[in-house]
Amino acid sequence: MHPMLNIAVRAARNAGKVILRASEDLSRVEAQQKGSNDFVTNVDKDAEAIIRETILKAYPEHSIVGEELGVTEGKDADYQWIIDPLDGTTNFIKGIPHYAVSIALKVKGRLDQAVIYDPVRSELFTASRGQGAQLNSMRLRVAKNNEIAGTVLATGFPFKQKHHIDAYTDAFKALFVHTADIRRAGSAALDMAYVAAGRIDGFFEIGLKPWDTAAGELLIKEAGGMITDFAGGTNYTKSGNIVCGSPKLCQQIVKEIRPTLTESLLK
Ligand code: 2AM
Ligand code: CA
Repeated sequence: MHPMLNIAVRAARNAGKVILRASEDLSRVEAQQKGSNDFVTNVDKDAEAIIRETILKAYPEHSIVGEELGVTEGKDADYQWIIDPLDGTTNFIKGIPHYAVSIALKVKGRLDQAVIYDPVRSELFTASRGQGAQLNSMRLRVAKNNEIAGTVLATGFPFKQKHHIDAYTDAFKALFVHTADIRRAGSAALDMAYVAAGRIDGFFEIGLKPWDTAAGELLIKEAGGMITDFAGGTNYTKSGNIVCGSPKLCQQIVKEIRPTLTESLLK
């Protein structure tokens, strides 16, 4: 295993311990609202702190961007870690056991290492650039479905940007009629890990943040899949509007949703 992936795994497991321990007594978890329908708990912050500590102990000069604790510019700007300490915070607060730790490393702006760790199921999804993607060391491939017919897709609702609900439901409807079914489980990182694993054929969501998707993107690409924005382009890192799955399925999804969307979402 690449030494930096090894550190990412150690960091994710440390965060997983913090999260699982806290999940045993949710009455002691303090949730605060940081934005519209957007919650953060002391557990998100503690988990991010231990991830940062683990990374910086091994690589004191690296830079870090985390969802809860912000940007730390290290001396070495070529190495940037992107952390979501707890993806699926709403599930966590409600006691729904479906959430994950997501850690990615970019080297000179390019995704290089990725970990998504589900502490509840002890599932560790990992990828290194050019080395494929694994689940607990077993090689992963995206599902081969080229058509939307017969697929099970995953999605997330635009709960923080409810003004997108009409555009979202139009896109949903255009896809839903063709799929076998659609899941909405509440953790974008796990949705993307499941796409890499072929458990879910494809995934789409509006307005995600870089820490929600960075690790998932490398996992999916290393598992033979693709990620695009809603117009089939590469603006998803900025817009957070994401479609992923096998390359052909992505094309089909874009073809269906494109006509339903307003200009502002077509990127
Ligand atoms: P979080 O739990 O880290 O906040 C739910 O749809 C999933 O999407 C979660 O992984 C949630 O991450 C993430 N998410 C973050 N911002 C979002 C947004 N603006 N709209 C929809 N989902 C968002
Ligand atoms: Ca989070």
